[in-house]
Amino acid sequence: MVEQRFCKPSIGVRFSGGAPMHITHLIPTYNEAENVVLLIPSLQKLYSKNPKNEFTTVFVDDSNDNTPKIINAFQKKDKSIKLITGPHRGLGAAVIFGYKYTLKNFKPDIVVTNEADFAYDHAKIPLMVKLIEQGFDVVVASRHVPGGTTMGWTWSRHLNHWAANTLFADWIARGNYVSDHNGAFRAIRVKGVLDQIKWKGFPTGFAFFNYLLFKLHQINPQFYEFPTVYSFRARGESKVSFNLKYLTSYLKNVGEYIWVCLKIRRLSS
Ligand SMILES: Nc1nc2c(ncn2[C@@H]2O[C@H](COP(=O)(O)OP(=O)(O)OP(=O)(O)O)[C@@H](O)[C@H]2O)c(=O)[nH]1
Ligand SMILES: [Mg+2]
Repeated sequence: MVEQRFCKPSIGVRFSGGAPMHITHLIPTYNEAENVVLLIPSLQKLYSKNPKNEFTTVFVDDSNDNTPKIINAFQKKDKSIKLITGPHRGLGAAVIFGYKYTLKNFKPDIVVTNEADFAYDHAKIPLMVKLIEQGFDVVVASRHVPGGTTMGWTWSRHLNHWAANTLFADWIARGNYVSDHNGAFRAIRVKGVLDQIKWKGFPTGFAFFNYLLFKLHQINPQFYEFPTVYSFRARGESKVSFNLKYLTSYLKNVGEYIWVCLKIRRLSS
């Protein structure tokens, strides 16, 4: 049973009638060799079970480990796997680049963003596509609707997330259109929704995901949140959440996040 929240009555005009959709699955990667080697076969299996729709997986990779080598080996055998490499640009900047590249080159109907570390259950993608077929525009995996939760987090990670999601995004920025502002796992309709977004002035760190929801909210889409269990990564290291190794970029991202929430509050008052 899917938990439904924040959905306005469906206006019905965008129901696809079950026509095949082209879905691009956009995954930013930074040193995720241990994950992508398992993730790609798992995605291939999932897509093969959903033959009606066409899937393209686009990896936006900034790694300096074996990640691009592994993805490239899959790409050579499977045309639905695409690798875009670049310098280390930060999570938000990588996703922005991926959205622009994907919209221009693949002309998808839906773009699904995700993480490479199995934090989210990608088996939920067919459900997300179905919800868009039913008329929703922005489908968000949420840790904060009944049935949604996190697993394996330390108390400091919980505190960090509470400050970002509840204190800043809910209370300070007054973002009442969704309950989970910072997750990467989302499906967004392209026509009339994602193709309306102007990327200039977007944050380049993890504040990107919160700001994108705000910009989407301004064009008044139909949001849908479904519960998700967010698992702590079993392989590889955290790059975006607190990690002493990446302290400088973490502090920069936190500063940018606070600034973005204040900006959203100012723009929406
Ligand atoms: N291309 C690119 N991808 C990035 C960058 N930083 C993080 N990523 C990827 O973005 C996703 C989210 O980053 P994570 O390190 O998992 O961040 P997190 O989920 O907050 O932290 P954990 O829960 O500890 O994993 C992962 O797939 C990363 O590999 C970056 O600078 N460039
Ligand atoms: Mg992660």
